[in-house]
Amino acid sequence: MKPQLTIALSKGRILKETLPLLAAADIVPAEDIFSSRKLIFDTNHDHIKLVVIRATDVPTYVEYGGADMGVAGKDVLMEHGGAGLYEPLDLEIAACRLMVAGMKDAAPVEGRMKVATKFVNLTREYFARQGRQVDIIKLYGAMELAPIMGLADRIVDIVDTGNTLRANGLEPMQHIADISSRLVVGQPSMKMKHALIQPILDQLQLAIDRRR
Ligand code: PRT
Ligand code: MG
Repeated sequence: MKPQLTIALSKGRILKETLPLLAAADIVPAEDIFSSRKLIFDTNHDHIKLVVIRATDVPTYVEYGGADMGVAGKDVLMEHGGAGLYEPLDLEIAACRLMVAGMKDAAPVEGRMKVATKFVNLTREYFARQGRQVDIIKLYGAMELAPIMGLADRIVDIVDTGNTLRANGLEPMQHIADISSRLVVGQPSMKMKHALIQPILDQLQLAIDRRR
């Protein structure tokens, strides 16, 4: 019997852009993922399964071998840290930027600055590299609200069009990183299932090149 391969997909906005790439690599779910409440999906290959989970859980599943490979935003991967993961492909989907933002025309902050974000680790690393003292306030959503309510001086968040910031009286201030979704592979899986994984990587790379 062929070894089994499990691919962890981020539900939410990445999923819609991931499925056409997988289809180009001839991996197609056996039923419609969007209209199902299932978490595990069979595919057109007996040995390949898809699991659809929260974006932030994808690197955890792949790191601990709960899935062999996965798709997640670079923001999520930076926050998780790279231990145990290979990142062989930039899928060039769900593109956005990771930015520091604050109230429009806000004065520079003297001394310690309060920064609200869900990306606690990468925010700490970013400001440490700048030699800047910050207090980080962990939030789980609606970061834009924090400066308005006086909870924080700045936020670190994902920006795409900038409409969300503008609609709330904020503006982008510093660019931390360009973000897109990446394919990650667990290090033991890459070694033990290489014959299964490499052709998928090759076909995904072709599909990415064709889109350019
Ligand atoms: O929703 P949940 O808490 O389960 O997880 P999630 O919010 O991480 O998932 P999801 O599906 O919202 O986003 C998954 C991934 O999509 C992120 O990790 C990014 O890599 C990528 N991505 C691309 C984005 C955006 N574009 C984006 N615009 N993620 C979030 N946004 C949000 C942003 O947080 C802000 O609230 O959209 C708003 C900004 O958009 P603009 O266009 O107004 O600037
Ligand atoms: Mg979301």
